[in-house]
Amino acid sequence: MSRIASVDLDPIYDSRGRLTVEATIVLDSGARGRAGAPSGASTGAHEVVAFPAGGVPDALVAFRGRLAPALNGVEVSDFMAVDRILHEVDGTPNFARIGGNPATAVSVASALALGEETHRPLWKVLARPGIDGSRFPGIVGNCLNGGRHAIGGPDIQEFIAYAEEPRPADSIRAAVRVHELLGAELHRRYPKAALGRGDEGGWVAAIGNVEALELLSEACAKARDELHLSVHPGLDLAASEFFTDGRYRYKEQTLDAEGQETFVARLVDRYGLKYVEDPFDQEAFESFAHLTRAVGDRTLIVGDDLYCTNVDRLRRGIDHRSTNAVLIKVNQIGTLTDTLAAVDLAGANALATVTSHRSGEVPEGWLAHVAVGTGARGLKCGVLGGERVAKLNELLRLGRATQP
Ligand code: 2PG
Ligand code: MG
Repeated sequence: MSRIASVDLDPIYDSRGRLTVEATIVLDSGARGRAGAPSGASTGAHEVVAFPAGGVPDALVAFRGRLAPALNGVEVSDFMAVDRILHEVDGTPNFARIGGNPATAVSVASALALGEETHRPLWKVLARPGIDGSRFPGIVGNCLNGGRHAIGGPDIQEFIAYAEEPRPADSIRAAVRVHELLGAELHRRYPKAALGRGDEGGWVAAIGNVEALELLSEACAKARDELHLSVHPGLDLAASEFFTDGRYRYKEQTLDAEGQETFVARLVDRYGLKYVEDPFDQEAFESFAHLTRAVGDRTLIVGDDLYCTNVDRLRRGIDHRSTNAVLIKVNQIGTLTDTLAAVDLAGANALATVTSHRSGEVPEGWLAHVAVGTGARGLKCGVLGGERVAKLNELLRLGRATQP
């Protein structure tokens, strides 16, 4: 098995125009892997830090001084060996010294190099037991942006089309159609208003939360009638972002925890939501549990900032029965090994996983492989924008490879 002949870390731009990094690993066989790391805006308090205190320049110094020397010559018979070194060299619980984004880029690049060396696509390198590449995730496609991903939009961060079909081509078609129908309806309703797009390619309009949800659910119904495909509305409230002093503070209303539980449960039934992410603050394990008890039989309740892809947080959620699903983001935890630990823990406790992009993305498709290899219920990667479409197109390719 080959050893690392060279490893590089270089600055690149993400889709918001901010600097991030990509890693390139070449093995002595000549096999190579390159991967860039994305960046979030509504980051959870318990995520690993993306970069050391001085940002990308400090990350490059730490990489050249400490990490690269430790990685050179390492045998890459499995990517976990590389991930172990990332932890050893960093020595902190949250990648404060080398940065979670450099760690993510190196981890994924090493798995890609290993794949090339062994003639396996990335999903096969990562495949959990029983995964044969014939099952595909649904699409969690952000159609209208608010919160921190938009200027002048609703408080709720994401208005989502959740398309769940066995064939990626069908799920993607349905989500894209909802995005299109929603844009057309916004333009019809407000013909004189400018209609922009937010950080994740969803529309941005100066409308309230409930109106946005009404329009989204109408667009989903239209798309269902037209295409005869399963596509339903969903939300990522990213509620930690508007939770202050014990209250959920929307532009239109302020709610305490109980009020928020009632409000979200009503939205689930009124609009037929099938996907509800982060409806409460990131510490509110109990509120999550109440909502899951109330409506968890008819919708996914997904923990993102609640868990941060961290097995200790996830164990707490399992003990509380907080959610029936968990969002999986590689750079929230920093390595593929840690990501797979969260996936395995979720699987052992019958929680669905949804593999997710970040709001600041790189135009690469490796995330689709993570979703397929881990048997994810959903791939959350937006609908429009080159950095989102890169993942959808990769999923299409994987679908073509194993489905007629
Ligand atoms: C989220 C993500 C991705 P960010 O909250 O789920 O949609 O946003 O990357 O800004 O954390
Ligand atoms: Mg989220």
